[in-house]
Amino acid sequence: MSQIDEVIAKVKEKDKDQPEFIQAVTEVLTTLKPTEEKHPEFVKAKIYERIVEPDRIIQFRIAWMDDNHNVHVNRGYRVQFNNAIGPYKGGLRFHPSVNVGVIKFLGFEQTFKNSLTTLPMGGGKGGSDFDPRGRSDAEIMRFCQAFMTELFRHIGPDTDVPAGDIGVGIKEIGYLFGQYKKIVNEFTGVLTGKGLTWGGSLIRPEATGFGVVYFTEEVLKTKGMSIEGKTVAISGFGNVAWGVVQKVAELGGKVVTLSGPDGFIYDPDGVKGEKIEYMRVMRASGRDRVQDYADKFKVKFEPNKRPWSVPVDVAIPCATQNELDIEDAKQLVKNGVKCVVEAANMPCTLDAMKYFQENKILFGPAKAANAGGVAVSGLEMTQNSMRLSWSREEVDAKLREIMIKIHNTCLETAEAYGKPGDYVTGANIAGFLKVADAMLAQGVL
Ligand code: NDP
Ligand code: 2IT
Repeated sequence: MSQIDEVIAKVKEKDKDQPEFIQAVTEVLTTLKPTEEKHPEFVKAKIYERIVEPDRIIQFRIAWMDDNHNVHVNRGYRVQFNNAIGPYKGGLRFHPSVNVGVIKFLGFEQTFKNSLTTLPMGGGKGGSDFDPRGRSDAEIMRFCQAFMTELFRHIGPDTDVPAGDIGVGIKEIGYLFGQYKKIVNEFTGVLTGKGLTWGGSLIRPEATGFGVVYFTEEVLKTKGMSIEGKTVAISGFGNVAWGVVQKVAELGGKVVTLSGPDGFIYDPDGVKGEKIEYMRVMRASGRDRVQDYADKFKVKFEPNKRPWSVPVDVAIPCATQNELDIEDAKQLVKNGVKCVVEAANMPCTLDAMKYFQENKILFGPAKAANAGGVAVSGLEMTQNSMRLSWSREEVDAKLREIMIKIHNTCLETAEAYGKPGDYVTGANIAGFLKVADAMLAQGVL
């Protein structure tokens, strides 16, 4: 039995109550098999076994009081997964579906994603099962303060640098940063995704979505195509979806769907102009539904359905994990989809991803395609250290360059390991090799 098979079996046994983590480990390790033969030194040093075990998992209680003086208790997590190539780096997610297995899968993925960015960042992720939906600003502030009152002792600009993710945007980062600063009495780049007047980077809010579209352009280019004139289905209507919609519209493509927990909207004219701005209004309303878009712009609303039945050239899931399954994949392929790119983390189930690949659909995996967000977070850290700010154009140009590099690295690595055109294998192996080399050099830890 190969060491990789043994490790997968062990994770399935030891972490059997963590399905998302098992899914991520199975996907990554399966594609790493060709590295086992080429690198007996990794096998000897048990790198495969060590890399699936987080450096540490921190879990804590967050007690806070709502506006009616009722006390609530939530769970907080920070998984510091791997710091072989830089300080732990990764977002915080506030969503009722958060548990230790979800944060572990995200931290594991983040380790390889951050390695792909070319920047010196390790992998980490955190969050809470707190549900921000329907909470007042004051409640969110008190929750963030309570969260940071525990988290502050575990993070720092050279130790661990959190950022946003689902349910954590610029507002929450502000409250978290304020509390950190208050406790530690230091103004440092301990969080990214900050506001522009207090250390944030231009383009960070748009970076994940822009990066996804830059990556998609490169993927399409390999087959002589481009975004221009293409119809695109996306899910979600949050931060990442908003960035994707802007860049697709700018490049002459047409995003025709958005989705929320209530269903999806179909807008055959494309989400553009004032409609893009309206996405932010919808999100800020805290109502968490896309039906408002359909009502305002008089387009079709399909309640309780996902957008994958709509015939499109390109599909970009932007909401959450496992939101596109095998049935959705079959429907998309039947309807002639040419390219599927993951903007959310692990949005496609393993069999959906396999189905796309078997049917020769161009497929861009999350850890490569959505790395633009954390890459610009890395650029924010650089600017903070240098105590200066780059212009919009400078950051955007760097982001574009990084996405092109990631794309080419995926293809070159896939080719070198006998899997031409397989972005999943390319991304996993390229991300892994850099971390594995560093772990090997740093000894048995
Ligand atoms: P937002 O909170 O801005 O938006 C998230 C969207 O996904 C909302 O529409 C939300 O609706 C929906 N969603 C979240 N969880 C679920 C769920 N369990 N079931 C159905 N829908 C859900 O988050 P982001 O746009 O920042 O994040 C979207 C995805 O992109 C996530 O997978 C995130 O990990 C990934 N990502 C984000 C980056 C960033 O920089 N922000 C960087 C790279 C990846 P609702 O709240 O009602 O559930
Ligand atoms: O999944 C991700 O890459 C993020 N949520 C962004 C992390 C970051 O540190 O900017």
